Amino acid sequence: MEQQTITKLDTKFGKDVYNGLTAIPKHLSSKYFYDHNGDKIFQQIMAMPEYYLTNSEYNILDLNKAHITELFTKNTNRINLLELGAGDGIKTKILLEQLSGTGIDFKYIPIDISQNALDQLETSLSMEFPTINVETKQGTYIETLKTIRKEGNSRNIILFLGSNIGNLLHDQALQFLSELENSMDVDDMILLGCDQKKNPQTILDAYNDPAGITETFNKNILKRINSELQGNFDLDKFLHWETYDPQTGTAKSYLVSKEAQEVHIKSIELVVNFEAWETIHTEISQKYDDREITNLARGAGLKISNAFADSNKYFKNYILVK
Ligand code: AVJ
Repeated sequence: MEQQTITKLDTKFGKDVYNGLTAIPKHLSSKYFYDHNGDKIFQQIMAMPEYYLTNSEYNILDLNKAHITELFTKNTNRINLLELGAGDGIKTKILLEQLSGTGIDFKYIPIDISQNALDQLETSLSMEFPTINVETKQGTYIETLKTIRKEGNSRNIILFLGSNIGNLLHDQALQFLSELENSMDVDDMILLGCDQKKNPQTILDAYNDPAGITETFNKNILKRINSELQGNFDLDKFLHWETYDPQTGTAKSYLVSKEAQEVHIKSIELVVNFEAWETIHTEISQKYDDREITNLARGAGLKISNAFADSNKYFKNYILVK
């Protein structure tokens, strides 16, 4: 009988790492930044002065919370707030507090791949907003959205904040918005947070902090390969490199091998050879303008009903409808 070796190639992470590191040029997906350690590093990134995204969006939501919740609650007496990738929920809490004040019947449904993130969020919500109806859902965004049944004639509002859409390539973003559109009824809405094109230096600085927090974040993917797939990456032999193309609006993160080296990843039985200065592409963070969001929305069968910006116009939150 033939013997079958079972390797970590049977896991999604193992497969993706195998495919990414045998591809030319090499790449790994930024979705793998976010384990327990990566979540903590991302919290530090959000607190950095250079990482303007979080503060900008916080200010937009805070300044416009009355107007936004008025749009959410217009012509309905019951809403479901479905949040894709809720994180620590600090920005969402502005809207939750405002909605609580309106007395409307609503339910908050945070969706996240990480059960740990959801548990923490649930705990902090039960302390800060004990009366809010919260129902966490663990899973991938689209699959989980499909499982959510509406009760009566309530309105679904999908929150996709923080410029998380920026991690998707144009075609993926289009596909993703189309799938959201597909799950929506006529009266439903999306609140989408999109980082905007701006002085290229401001963008580079946000992804290239002198303290090296972003570098640690980027390298966390190698750390995960080491611990979860028995790899032997020497993190010091890679440098973090950021580029921004002001024409396309695409910021890209790379890990660059400082020397020729061989890395072993035992669980997936892979030996990876690096030339000196060879790259691993790890992340894209797309920056948008109104025209691009209009086109993206239109391609997905949606339109912008409202747009809110901070005073610098660094960031925008769009309300998309059918
Ligand atoms: C959480 C995807 C919005 O791309 O700005 C921050 C992640 N990467 N610093 C972003 C990130 C490097 C962030 N998103």
